[in-house]
Amino acid sequence: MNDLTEKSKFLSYVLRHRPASAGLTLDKEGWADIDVLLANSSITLDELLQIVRTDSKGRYSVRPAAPVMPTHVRANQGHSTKEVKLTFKRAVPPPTLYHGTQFSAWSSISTRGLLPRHRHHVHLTADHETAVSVGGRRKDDALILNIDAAAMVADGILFYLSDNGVWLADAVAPRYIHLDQS
Ligand code: HQG
Repeated sequence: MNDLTEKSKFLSYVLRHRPASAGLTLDKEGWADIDVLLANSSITLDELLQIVRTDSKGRYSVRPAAPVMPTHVRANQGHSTKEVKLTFKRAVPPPTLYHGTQFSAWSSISTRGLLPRHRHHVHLTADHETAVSVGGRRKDDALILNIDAAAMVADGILFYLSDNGVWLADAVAPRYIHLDQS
């Protein structure tokens, strides 16, 4: 893992889960003061801007937008800290969404449904490949679930879309979850 990847992991840890560990207080929309972050970490401004610009999943945003030098940074989704309650856009998802997890979770998921656990939402993706990489990131027993988003929408269940394209729901009941056959 290179230095920038390490720093990106640190950034998502402080911006999503433990802001106080870098002396930060986040507002409700997740924004952190860049000066405070730089003063309390080994990240330089150049590295921060490079991480924000090149992150493969668009995990972070800065404000104000270029060409002005930004003063604040945030994670676009994935929070567990109670300081933050992002306003997400409500949106209608494509008919099928995907969720990558592990076989070991299946007996629980099939009876209880998908729950947000320590995060604020269940994370779903419109992209099968992304689900495969999320499922495979912990162990090599990835399990891909197909989520019948069309049926959920028909039943009046709300979806939200993060700025970086992650589909969010409060929970997914077992009846909407099917094992991926592909
Ligand atoms: C599982 C990545 C048993 C769930 C991705 C998951 C995502 C259950 C784990 C983001 C369960 C929670 C989040 C139940 C859910 N019984 N297990 N009833 N309900 N689970 O890390 O979705 O790279 O909080 O299947 O792209 O894995 O970080 O959520 O395995 O958007 O930007 O409980 O992480 O983005 O794990 O991943 P997580 P996740 P980043």
